[in-house]
Amino acid sequence: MNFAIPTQAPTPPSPAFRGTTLQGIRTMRRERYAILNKIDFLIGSVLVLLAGALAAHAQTADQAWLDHTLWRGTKPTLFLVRPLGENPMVQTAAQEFRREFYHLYGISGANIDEFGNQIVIGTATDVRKGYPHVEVPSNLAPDSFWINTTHPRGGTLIIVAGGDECGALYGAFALLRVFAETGQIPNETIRSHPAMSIRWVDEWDNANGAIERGYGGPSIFFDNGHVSDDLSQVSQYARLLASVGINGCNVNNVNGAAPFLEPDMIKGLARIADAMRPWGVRLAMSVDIASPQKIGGLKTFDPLDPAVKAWWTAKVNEIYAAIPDLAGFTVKADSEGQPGPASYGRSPADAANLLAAALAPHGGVVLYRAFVYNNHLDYNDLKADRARAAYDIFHPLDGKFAPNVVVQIKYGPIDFQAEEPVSPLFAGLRKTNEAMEVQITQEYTGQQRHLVYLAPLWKEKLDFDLRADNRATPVKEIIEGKSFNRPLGGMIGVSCVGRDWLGAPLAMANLYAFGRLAWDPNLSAEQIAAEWTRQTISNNPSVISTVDAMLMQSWPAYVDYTGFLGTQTLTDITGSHYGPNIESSERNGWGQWHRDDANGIGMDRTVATGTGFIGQYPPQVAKMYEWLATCPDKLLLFFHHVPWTYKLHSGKTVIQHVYDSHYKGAAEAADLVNEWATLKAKIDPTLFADELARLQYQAGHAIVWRDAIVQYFLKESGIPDNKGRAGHYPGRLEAEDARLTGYKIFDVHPWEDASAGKAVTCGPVITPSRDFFRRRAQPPAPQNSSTCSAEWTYSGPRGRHDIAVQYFDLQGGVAHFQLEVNGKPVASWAADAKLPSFWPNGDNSTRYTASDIPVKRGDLLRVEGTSDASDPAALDYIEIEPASQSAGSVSLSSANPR
Ligand code: GCV
Repeated sequence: MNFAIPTQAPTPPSPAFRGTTLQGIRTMRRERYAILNKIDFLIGSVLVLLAGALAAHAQTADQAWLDHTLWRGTKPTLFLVRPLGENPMVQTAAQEFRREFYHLYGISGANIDEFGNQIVIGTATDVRKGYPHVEVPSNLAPDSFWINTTHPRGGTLIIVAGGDECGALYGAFALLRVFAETGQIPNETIRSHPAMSIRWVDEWDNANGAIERGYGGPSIFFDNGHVSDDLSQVSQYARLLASVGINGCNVNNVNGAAPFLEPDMIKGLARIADAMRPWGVRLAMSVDIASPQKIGGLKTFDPLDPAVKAWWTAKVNEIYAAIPDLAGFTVKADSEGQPGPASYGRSPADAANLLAAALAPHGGVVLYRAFVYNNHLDYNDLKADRARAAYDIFHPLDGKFAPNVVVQIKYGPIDFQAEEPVSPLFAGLRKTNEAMEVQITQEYTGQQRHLVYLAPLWKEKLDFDLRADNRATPVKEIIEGKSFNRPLGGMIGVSCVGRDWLGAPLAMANLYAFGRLAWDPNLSAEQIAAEWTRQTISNNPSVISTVDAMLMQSWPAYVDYTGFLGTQTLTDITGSHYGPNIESSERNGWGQWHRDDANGIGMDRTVATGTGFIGQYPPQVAKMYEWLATCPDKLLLFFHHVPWTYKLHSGKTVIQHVYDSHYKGAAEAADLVNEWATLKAKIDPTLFADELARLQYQAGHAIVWRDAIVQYFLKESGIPDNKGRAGHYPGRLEAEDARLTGYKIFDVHPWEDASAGKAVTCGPVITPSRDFFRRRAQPPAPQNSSTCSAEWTYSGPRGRHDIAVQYFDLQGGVAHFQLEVNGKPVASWAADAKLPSFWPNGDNSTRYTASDIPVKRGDLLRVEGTSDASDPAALDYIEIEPASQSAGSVSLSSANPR
């Protein structure tokens, strides 16, 4: 088989990007491979050129960064690709080149042994046998690879040698990455070795096909209580994972895992393992520690009970008979309602070691999650602190875990917050293997509706030096096993991909970045962003720099318009985890408190006067956080309770920082739209339009966040914004002040999620009550459709204006809206986005902007809302601003994420 490598400068990007419907993608994929297989049998042919005929199919490639079409059209160099040996992974590696060759050029050829150019792929052992003159390093470890280019007899010989078969596959992907990024053959020898042995993604898929915290459609693994019949997308996922060196995939939710140990399910899991195996991705699974009782018929699940031990041994043997290379188990126990060893007065080490003993003979590992805490804490107890839990529970157990146990620690002490400090537990375990858990799925960071590139956040944690024993111990070196000389360690990324992968094209940069960082945590976030963009969107330098800048700005922007100074994500923590809901973190047992009142804000976690959490850090770090003078501003309120007027290192008061950072954050979100708009005509038009709508939505939702936080803390503190913005919206006309026909005024809950706390509904008035809060996950009773309107008389200056309509796009129906000026419709749209909640609040408050509309004093502005089923076409306000000159304000903009 042959591979073609471009030898000329790149042409402008192809119009190719990702497919939209899975059905379409599957059909195209089947067609493409049917043709590809046929071509393989064209023995003796030299080249078959199919690019023209297949260009349309290539446009639907769904492999994210593996859609290497950007170099199509460049002049190829032909290579004979020679896999050494029959190992499936080496064959997969060779297949990748063939696929790429076809994908880029629509060209295939065969049996052309006289080619001067060759790519040889195999294990180091096989390469040495076949090419004794090639000096393959003698100490290539498993998973590592060596790529070497020479030019014998005027040709080019590229050797990809793996420390083992997996290494060969990773080497092939690394070589393809160089081609895809540069269009060039690498001139220098490349040698690479993964920093961490455990590089897994975790999926939180349920057997019914739903995914906890998944935002990219239903499960690719399960439906209807079983493993899906069609696992073709699982193979494609494994391919994506392997391309960035991920070697394990835990496929089921850590919550409710017991049914996955039933015999039929094990058979199905074996099919998943088969689908991933050619890519070197090993199956792992979550298990419920109470399984012996829940599905095994025992009266107990006490980890020290011999019958329980025997049950696990037999169950693990049964699993390995079906899945001989199972990577291991993940356990969530004594946490958020999951059963655990505490029921029997046993420790996490007892539970972990029970499973470890059963897995050890098969080479499996236990990833025991340190996410163990009491979610019934007493808010009135000023010493109670959820952040303390992991260290308090696991530190005393250091050294008590079996060698094949790895304690899996979330990066922060709370829960995947957009801003929180690194967990002190990383330095609290010296004789225990550790892995860091991050979240690729954006549960608390905008749920893929917001662009938030997470590599900078993960890097901040990886690079953080915990100074254990007063020496350099950055977290990355701890989880690599280096700092405390541990044999195992790694990174786990909670991915939750669905049939639409992560549900948003740019969110795939996070999956890519996770794999790259687990392989090499010394890579920079910028470097990874550039790699991903070059492979995925365009090789045009101006596009790369724009997209990279946007990615790098996105996390700081999100932090700016959501939480502040370490208060964490001020979202609805008992519900969606999406929109603003400040009170939801307070006065309950969940412990995500920020303790604000009229005088000040923040959790006192000092040793001197607070919960003592700071004392869990090694002394040098503890000292830095303990003192106000040295505590970094960005985490101030995580560690200290201070008055609103406390002056930050920046010189601003805390309250003024709240105002400024939220206005800044919303402006940064608007900038993302403008930056993306500059890419028009430079990138694939489908991607351009899709992402533009997403960014416009995000910019609108950033305003919802900004206003919620600003008006809430303005009221709480009673201290005005010294720039006069908070609570003053000169261009805003509130729905509750309009001339209403049919619409009725109601109080929005939480109040800060609507401008001035009020909105109007075209359905029954929603009265908050105890019952309302209990039933909030359910839709209100559907109503007959009715049409209502709100009308204002415009009194501002004459000119072209953008008119933003802020409405609530609820689940439970598709309401319709129309904006009219003097009775003439200027825009109409459907509220058909998929946003959380059946009730109007910050989860679904959405902005539609009609751009560049001429208006003059005395004009009648009218919004007509038509309710549908349980969606009452609720309306918050309209806002009229001079038409934006920015490229981002393109025509009428619908801003609905699908
Ligand atoms: C799988 C958070 C999420 C839960 C998740 C839990 C965990 O609390 O909201 O959905 O449960 O973390 O990591 O176990």
